[in-house]
Amino acid sequence: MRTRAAVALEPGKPLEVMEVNLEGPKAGEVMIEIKATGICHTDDFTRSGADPEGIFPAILGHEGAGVVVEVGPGVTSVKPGDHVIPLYTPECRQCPSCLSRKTNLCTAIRATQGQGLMPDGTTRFSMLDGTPIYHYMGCSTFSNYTVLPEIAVAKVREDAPFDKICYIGCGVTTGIGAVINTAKVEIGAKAVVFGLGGIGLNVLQGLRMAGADMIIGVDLNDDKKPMAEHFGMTHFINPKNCENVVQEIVNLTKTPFDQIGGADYSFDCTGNVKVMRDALECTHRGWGQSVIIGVAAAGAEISTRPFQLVTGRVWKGTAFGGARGRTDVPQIVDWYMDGKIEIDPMITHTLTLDEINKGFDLMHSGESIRSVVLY
Ligand code: NAD
Ligand code: AHE
Ligand code: ZN
Repeated sequence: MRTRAAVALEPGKPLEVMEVNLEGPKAGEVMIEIKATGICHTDDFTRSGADPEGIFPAILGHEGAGVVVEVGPGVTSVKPGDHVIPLYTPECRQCPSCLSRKTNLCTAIRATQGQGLMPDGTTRFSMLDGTPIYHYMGCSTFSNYTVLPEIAVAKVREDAPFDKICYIGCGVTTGIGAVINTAKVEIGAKAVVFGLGGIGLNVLQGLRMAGADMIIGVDLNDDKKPMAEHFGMTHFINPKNCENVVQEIVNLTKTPFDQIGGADYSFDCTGNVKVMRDALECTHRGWGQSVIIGVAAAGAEISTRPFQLVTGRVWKGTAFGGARGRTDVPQIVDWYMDGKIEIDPMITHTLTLDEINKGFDLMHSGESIRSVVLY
């Protein structure tokens, strides 16, 4: 069949909206009509050419929601008509990683997914002249129709609005999951969030859910402050207005009893390796934990004095907030429908597929939190 898609033809160039060919689902695969997709900073990271796994031409997008339209032989867990969220972190429930219960990083199809291919080593997308187009993060939600392995779709309730729950496909789950699954933040904690964009705001609402007392937000853009306060931020620091962010956080977290100071938890949601260092070093001696969420460009490396770790700080990372997609995503959709978490205010712009490049411009100018493309 043919479908409309925004194609990344070359690194660093705007996407091009065009008709492409899409083959139907093979064994163990499903075809999905994408109804809505968010634009995450990671899409821009790959589009820009900074992603060591970037491969072109590709159909980007990994934050979608839609309806199953066709299933291949052997598919049992979903059927046509089911509402689903594509998962860039699948959950096969059979690989060593899934069975370990120690990680959400299912390894069943990671190798081919990183090469822009389906598990059988081929691509379902091609240009009208037959040139293959690569999949992206196993999802390619910047196409109106896409094909995914069955293990990479989460079935969700049918009364949930696609234009909001698409964000659970990455940003919401990553931010809240980083707090709950990865850091396991406890009531009364003091936490710092670096970067108050589409991920950072969800870390804030995760911290509020977990019962954190002090929630410090750090961003270079003062305009992020009101929305961050809405999602639970109690203190704001703009590094442009302060000499030493680490010292400022240590001072804010000191008490008469504890003159050492430092955050119990910090989260990097910027992808900047210098910020990652500050995020580690502002945590408390003896027990502070810093979680890296941001994705850094090819060649970037983190550094700190080993003494920071010798003295008890812990440096961690998280992908998809440690969530097991097929199990956890339907529950997060329930949280949204039950009013336990908020999504609507963070979706600041809705666009048509033809306007998708405007979504990247809005991200760069700092005007948007999330732009969502509606098909
Ligand atoms: P975004 O562009 O919406 O937000 C980034 C925010 O960081 C902006 O508000 C920006 O002003 C701020 N910022 C940039 N540089 C800063 C600095 N030096 N100090 C303080 N603030 C700074 O991006 P997003 O969609 O929220 O994504 C954030 C990061 O998380 C990206 O690197 C993205 O690739 C990554 N990400 C990772 C995962 C994962 O599973 N680990 C999932 C989604 C996104
Ligand atoms: N391809 C990049 C890494 C990109 C990355 O870390 N992706 C995150 C999800 S970001 C979602 O917005 C992730 O899931 N990582 C685990 C994995 O297996 O990719 C690179 O540096 O090579
Ligand atoms: Zn993402």
